[in-house]
Amino acid sequence: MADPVILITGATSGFGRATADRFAQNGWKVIATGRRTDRLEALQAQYGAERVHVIEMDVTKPEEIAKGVADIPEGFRPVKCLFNNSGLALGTKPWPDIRLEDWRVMVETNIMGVLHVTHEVLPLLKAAGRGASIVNVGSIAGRFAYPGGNVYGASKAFVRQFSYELRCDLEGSDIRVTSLEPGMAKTEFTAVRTYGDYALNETFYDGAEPILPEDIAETVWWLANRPDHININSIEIMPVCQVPAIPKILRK
Ligand code: NDP
Ligand code: 8X3
Repeated sequence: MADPVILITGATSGFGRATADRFAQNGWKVIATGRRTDRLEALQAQYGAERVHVIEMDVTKPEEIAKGVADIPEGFRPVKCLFNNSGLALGTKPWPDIRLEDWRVMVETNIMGVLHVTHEVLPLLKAAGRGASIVNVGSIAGRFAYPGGNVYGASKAFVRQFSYELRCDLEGSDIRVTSLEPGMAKTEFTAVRTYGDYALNETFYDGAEPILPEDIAETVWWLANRPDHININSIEIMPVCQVPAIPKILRK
């Protein structure tokens, strides 16, 4: 039997990178995607081109997604698991300290990106037959509103509902769909949200014990390896130190 394949969006950092490691180290082939080519190349160099195929693609650019998926080599087909992970929050402040451009980028990335990638990859998932799965990354911010959550939270609520709707549309296809909804996790998420404040990203989680990327990678691994007849509809994960739902940064 050929090794199963997982396609990961946003494999250059955080949850996506840890999930790439988890699967590449345990007998899966990985299609790693993202915009930062140097990081994709480093990942491929670590595991080899037989194990990791990379696609440089921006999920806000449908033509890059279409080309990247069309060019997937035979050895990385079909795709057994799609990890729709690319996403971001921009801005921490409530109105009026918001930027309309941030709202647009969050919608383009967290909503349209997930839609375009899903649409392109579905035929490759269908070809994998029983046991294929899609894991969409939502957030607890999609369930619990907080000041400054605005379009980020709304986009993640979309991801959850889209996951349920897609599951209905895929009835009879054998493709599973899960909405994976983490809470506060230490990745580069806060650096991106604060327009590149990597120093804050380092201190922000002091005194807390956040979710780590490896925790999410372990969950994706568990999801992708459930028996073929089981669909986990949603998983909500918080670190024990976080209560619903205002992130620490907004309480400072
Ligand atoms: P990181 O910032 O560490 O990783 C985000 C990943 O998304 C990067 O690999 C980045 O790749 C990719 N990405 C962002 N924009 C684009 C784009 N336009 N095109 C392609 N890839 C893109 O954060 P996380 O690992 O935390 O985030 C992963 C997912 O988890 C996101 O959807 C996030 O919303 C969600 N999440 C995060 C939580 C947290 O507290 N950290 C909690 C709940 C959910 P590159 O820049 O190379 O393109
Ligand atoms: C991000 C999780 O708790 O920072 O998706 O809003 S939180």
